[in-house]
Amino acid sequence: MQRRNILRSAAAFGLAGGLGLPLFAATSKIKPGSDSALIVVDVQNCFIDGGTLPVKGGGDVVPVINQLAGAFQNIVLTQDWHTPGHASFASTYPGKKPFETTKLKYGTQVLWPDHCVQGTDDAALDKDLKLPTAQLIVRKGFHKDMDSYSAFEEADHKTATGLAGYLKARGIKTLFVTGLATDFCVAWTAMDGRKAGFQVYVIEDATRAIDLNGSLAAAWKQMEAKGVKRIQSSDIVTA
Ligand code: VGL
Ligand code: ZN
Repeated sequence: MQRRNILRSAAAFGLAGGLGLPLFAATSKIKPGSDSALIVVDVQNCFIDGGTLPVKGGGDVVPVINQLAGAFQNIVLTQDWHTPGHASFASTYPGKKPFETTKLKYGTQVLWPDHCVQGTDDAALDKDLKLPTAQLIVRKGFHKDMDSYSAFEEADHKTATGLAGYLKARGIKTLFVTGLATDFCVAWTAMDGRKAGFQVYVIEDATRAIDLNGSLAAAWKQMEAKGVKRIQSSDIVTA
């Protein structure tokens, strides 16, 4: 369990500006414990400027995540890791363009530019990511006929990646999810984390979004409905 350090000023029990509101200026910080894990989703060249599917401001998450890392005893990374000619690539379907959709066996699939192809420099982790204590890298989306935004299960909602079993076997109970993109792989990972029984926080300023047709607002709504908690990196005790 993370510990919350509650610091209250003497004014905490006063009233704010005659409005009748309690001035409860509590600073409440979270200290991740040995049963917490930092999950770093898809911080890869493909999703950063110069990559094949750049997320606006994607590179900005790197220093935030590097700083957060010091607060965690457990760190897991994910890598989007597609075959050439993958089912999620628009180029696989004659006449289809990136950001259109198609129907596949498991449901509607957004079609993306070719990205994060296995073994390419585009699929490599960002070189400025400094996570020497990270323990596991989960690769996902490697089945040619199926996408996997989530680090827990593929798009058919049946095929497991094994991450839930790994985390449970290691006694992890609480996840702090960061990385790219907020509205796709981060959101699906966070929601499936809840489904697998973990307490889940998303550290908003350690993520950036694609925001396709309102997908960012929709993702936060769905995450919050599933009990995912939205916090900022300043809510974590670092250093
Ligand atoms: C992602 C679109 C396609 C992500 C991966 O990491 O959010 N988005 N593949
Ligand atoms: Zn992908």
